[in-house]
Amino acid sequence: MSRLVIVSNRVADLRASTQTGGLAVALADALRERGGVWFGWNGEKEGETGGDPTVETIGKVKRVAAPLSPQDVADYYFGYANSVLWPLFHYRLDLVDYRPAFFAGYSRVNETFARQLVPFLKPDDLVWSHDYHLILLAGHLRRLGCRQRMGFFLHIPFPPPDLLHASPNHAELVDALLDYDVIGFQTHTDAGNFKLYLAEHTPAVEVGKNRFRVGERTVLIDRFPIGIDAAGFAALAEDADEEVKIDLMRRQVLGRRQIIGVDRLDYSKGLPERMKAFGRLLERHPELEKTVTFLQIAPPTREEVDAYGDIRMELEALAGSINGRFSDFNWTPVRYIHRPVSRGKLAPLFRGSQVGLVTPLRDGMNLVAKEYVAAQDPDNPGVLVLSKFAGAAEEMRQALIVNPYDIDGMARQLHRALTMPLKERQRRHAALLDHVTRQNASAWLAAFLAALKPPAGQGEARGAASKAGHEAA
Ligand code: ADQ
Repeated sequence: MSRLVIVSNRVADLRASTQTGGLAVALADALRERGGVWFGWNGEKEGETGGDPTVETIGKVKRVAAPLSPQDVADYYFGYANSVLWPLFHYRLDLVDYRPAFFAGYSRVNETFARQLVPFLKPDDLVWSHDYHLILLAGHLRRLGCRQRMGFFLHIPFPPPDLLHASPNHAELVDALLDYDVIGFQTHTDAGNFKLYLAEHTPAVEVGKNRFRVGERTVLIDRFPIGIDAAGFAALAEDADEEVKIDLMRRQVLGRRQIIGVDRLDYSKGLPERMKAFGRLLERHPELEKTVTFLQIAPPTREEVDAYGDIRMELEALAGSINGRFSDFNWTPVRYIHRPVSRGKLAPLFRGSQVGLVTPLRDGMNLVAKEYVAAQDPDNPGVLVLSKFAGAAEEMRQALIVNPYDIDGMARQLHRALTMPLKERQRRHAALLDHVTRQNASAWLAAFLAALKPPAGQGEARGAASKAGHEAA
């Protein structure tokens, strides 16, 4: 079995437990089984040109992490990745801050990562890069002579060709993606958008199901919907600590139900729209007074990017105005927490909430939707209200699907969720749970690795011909 080399912007803690999240754990498990390397940025700023990676060896796995220079962090991470690609790929052209220095920095860091990674590669390795930070990596590795099989998985959406065209670098980005052997997306829509771009703007031809001929090579383009460790998360949900138990008991005594939202504080997550929908619900249904609360947990991220400060202020103002309008001395309708909460707490909080409100304006998949379902008590489950623009909506059809731009529509579905009969809740939840359990993190990983392994008969030869790729460390 070939070794696995994972490259991602940040490197996960390989000694992680379920506390870290199903995805990192699933990837770490695969590394432990096959042996290999996890390479990425260590999150530190250092020197004028970055610095050498440090290596930590844990069994058959090497964790290799390098610092970046302050300029690289500004241009590559906050710049091109999070001020250009993130808004562009989430269909937010209005928020794109394009500057030539950003793309130069992005390319520079992808090249540096490639150079730093080469000494750790063996000829037969499978290289798997993750996400929008690393689109150019395969191209740089190829130019350094690497011939290994290389795959790329995009965790976020891929926009339609017309939107992508708004980026001055669209052709470079797509050409660079085609240096990979496998390009994985979350949904049919994302893979479809990419294929549409290929058809409209490149000479690539489809030569078989999801297979495209690009010059002399064949590239596989498919969707690999990501999943969670559903069983692990369900176990966490049943194990509430004292604080969460007391909070739940208080609500039970008071006959109060809870709507929960959990997201990074990001403009793609539709947080103001969601807050407005809750306000509209209270306005339309005065009988709900003191019977329902909305808990929104939204820890800060990427605060150095202006658009993130704006969303924070907007959300705080909205929460304040709803509370100002509806609160009573013994009822605060909105509880807004702007801090991270451990998974050990989140899971039982999901279980103790009668509605999971997941309403991004655009999202690659959205794991919170899956975690909410996994955390429920199957005998008395809550209801998932899910945006049709989350990748998860492509499969989780038994959720109450909403349009996050339609505030009235969301308020109506919230009311429907709060009044849904037990039998219907159970029926919807059983179907969703079945899906989340089958399409879990391990299934996603297995599907991607099956696509990435060399086609029959091509095994060792390709790697052996490699100019680079000999382990030095
Ligand atoms: P994210 O945009 O981060 O991920 P999501 O898929 O919801 O979005 O994953 C967030 C994870 O962080 C979940 O596991 C959640 O429990 C956790 N989390 C969120 N808020 C938290 C909080 N306050 N405290 C603690 N944990 C919190 C990107 C893409 C998604 C895609 C994933 C995986 O944007 O579309 O689903 O990658 O591919």
